[in-house]
Amino acid sequence: MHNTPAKDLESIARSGGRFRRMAVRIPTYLTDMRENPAWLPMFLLARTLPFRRMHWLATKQRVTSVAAGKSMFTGVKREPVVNALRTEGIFPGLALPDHIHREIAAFANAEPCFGNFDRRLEFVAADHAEAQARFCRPLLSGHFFERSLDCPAVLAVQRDPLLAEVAGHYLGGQARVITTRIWWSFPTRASEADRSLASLDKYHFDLDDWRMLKFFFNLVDVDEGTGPHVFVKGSHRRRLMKHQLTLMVGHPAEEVLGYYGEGSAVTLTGKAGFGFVEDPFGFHMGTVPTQKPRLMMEVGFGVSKPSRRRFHGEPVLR
Ligand SMILES: O=C(O)CCC(=O)C(=O)O
Repeated sequence: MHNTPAKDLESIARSGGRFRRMAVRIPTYLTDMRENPAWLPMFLLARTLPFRRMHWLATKQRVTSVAAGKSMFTGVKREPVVNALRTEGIFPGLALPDHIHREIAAFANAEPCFGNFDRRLEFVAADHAEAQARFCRPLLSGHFFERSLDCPAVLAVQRDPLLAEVAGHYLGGQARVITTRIWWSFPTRASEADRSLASLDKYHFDLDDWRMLKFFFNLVDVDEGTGPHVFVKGSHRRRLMKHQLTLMVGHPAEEVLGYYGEGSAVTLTGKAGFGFVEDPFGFHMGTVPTQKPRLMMEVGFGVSKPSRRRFHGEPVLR
């Protein structure tokens, strides 16, 4: 018998945590594979830079039409947004008109949401504390799933011509909307599994499609205590070999920041309505709110047929 050095114990515990995080996603992965067999090669290969490059060269399409209509993002031009996405992986200069973010927030305050991605845990955000007591568990997130589309202001953002134009020029002419969701993140003592399902507190990259773009909007004022989103600039273009040749999409902060530099992490705090667009192949995460709930909206674009399940962020359709 020998004593395992403390450092080894620490790395075993850490990899146990990593496998647990991956294990909670296995039902989701199996659903994706059943719905679309082309998902598996994408999931295995799109994490490597050479295969991403090959896919881009083989499939890229020119943008042939101009998105019609007037954008709600007055003064924002497509070109600087696309240039920032190419170099940094993020453009943090979007703002929703006041009436739009207020309408979405009013909707999300009035409509019941589903806690921890579970349709049995239905509650209104104002009743969060009471709902935790009623369901006898911490409720970390509250998703609206398909109900998001009942809000006309959500549809107006999703259909805005600037979003389509940016997506087309960054992802190629076949870019299309693949996600639209609004959701709450609540301050609570969440389990590792719940944090993992909600993509919180761990740097990760998204692998829902070969190429993706996500527009995010804070719908309440977000400061350090409201669980801001964090993105690592430049991480969409450069990747350690060990982060390409692993099934894990989540990696420890010290590994990620050790490679890209502490200064490359941007924390996306801002007033209600503040928005940003990022290439989610770059490392990013939401953080768990410590003081106030965060309400967020996402419109995601990809280059393949949208998955029914992922459209509103639901892990497995029941
Ligand atoms: O909640 C957040 O800010 C992050 C969401 C996220 O990580 C994702 O959509 O991949």
